[in-house]
Amino acid sequence: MSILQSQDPEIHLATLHEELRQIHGLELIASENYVSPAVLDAMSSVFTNKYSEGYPGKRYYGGQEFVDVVETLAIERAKSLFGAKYANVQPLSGSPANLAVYFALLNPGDTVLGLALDHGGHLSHGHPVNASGILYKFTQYTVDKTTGRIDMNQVREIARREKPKLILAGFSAYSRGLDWKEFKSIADEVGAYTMADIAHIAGLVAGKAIESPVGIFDVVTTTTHKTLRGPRGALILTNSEELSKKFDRAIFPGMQGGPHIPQIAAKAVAFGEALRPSFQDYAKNVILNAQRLSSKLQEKGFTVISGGTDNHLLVVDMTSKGLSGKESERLFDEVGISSSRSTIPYDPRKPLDPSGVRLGSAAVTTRGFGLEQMDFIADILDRAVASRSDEAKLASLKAEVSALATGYPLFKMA
Ligand code: DSN
Repeated sequence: MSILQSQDPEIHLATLHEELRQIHGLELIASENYVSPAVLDAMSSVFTNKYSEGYPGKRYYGGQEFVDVVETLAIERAKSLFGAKYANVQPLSGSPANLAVYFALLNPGDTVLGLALDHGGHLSHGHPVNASGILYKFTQYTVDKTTGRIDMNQVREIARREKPKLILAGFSAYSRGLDWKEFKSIADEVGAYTMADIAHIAGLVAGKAIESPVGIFDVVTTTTHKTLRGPRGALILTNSEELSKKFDRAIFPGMQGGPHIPQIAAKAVAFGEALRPSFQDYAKNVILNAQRLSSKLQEKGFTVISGGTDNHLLVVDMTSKGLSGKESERLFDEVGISSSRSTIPYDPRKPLDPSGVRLGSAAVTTRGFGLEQMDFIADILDRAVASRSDEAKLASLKAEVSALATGYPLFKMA
């Protein structure tokens, strides 16, 4: 019996149930992944007892000799993984990292150009209910109605008209590549900073399967827990010494207090894993798996936004099968497959019950899934839709999912 089990059976039981849910089900939420046992281990250390405001060598508390080792390793590994000159590994998550960049570069009311949330952007990219949209004047570009892709002519036209101080490229639900150099040339034309939020694709960039904006853009933010397969958290990268000082000050003392050292230790472990050559195979396979799922679903009559994917995710218009996004998310949950409802571009439905679901391949690829298993997933999703009012059939599909899933550990060491 573990210490947690004997001391707090309620929390232990919930944790155990979650572990079983993950083992028996399949994770297709595009922003999720399974971390390695070493990353998990690093997160549960005595570093949680420690306050460490400041940065390595410049702290406001004593007793930092081992904290500094950890944070320095995390910084050095992040820099070498992404080929960046400066890295701040303290952001608690993606939204605070983005806000810190705005705080560092902008004054309240300044204009920013970013991708609209319902076209694949993110809340922290200027949605009116988010601090980003309340404090700054966001103006948004969209995807083209016919192609489902970002139209760089539109980006240039809006940038010329609105003269933003910052141009933001990045997304939560966009399955196509971004032309970093074209964004940069537009920003140069209007005198704007460039910021890439690569939260979703960071692992694919680190694994060299997608071109990196580092060295092209002024600043790159990312979470560490999506395709990058680390603990929950974020980082900020830049090649500019001047900007790096601004970002450091924006994180501390600007926005955050004591950094979460166990998370930083776990980030260092995850960056170490991503530096191994095998991570490049992982990144490649994530994309191949997403592309396979996308083409198999289209063969079965599902409409995939933009007709496919260049990364780890796809957005499926479920109205092509007579279901809303919320109904689909619930249906897939019933067969043990987690997904997330998603708006589609120009969605006639409301965000709480939009038309689409977003699916991703990062987590199942970590389990060791290949093309054959992606075909199985497409087949199960299709059969779930066809059997949506038949409880017995759905229960038998759930058993099929569990039989396959339990054959694969949550994390397969490459
Ligand atoms: N919630 C994350 C996602 O699902 O994309 C982004 O913050």
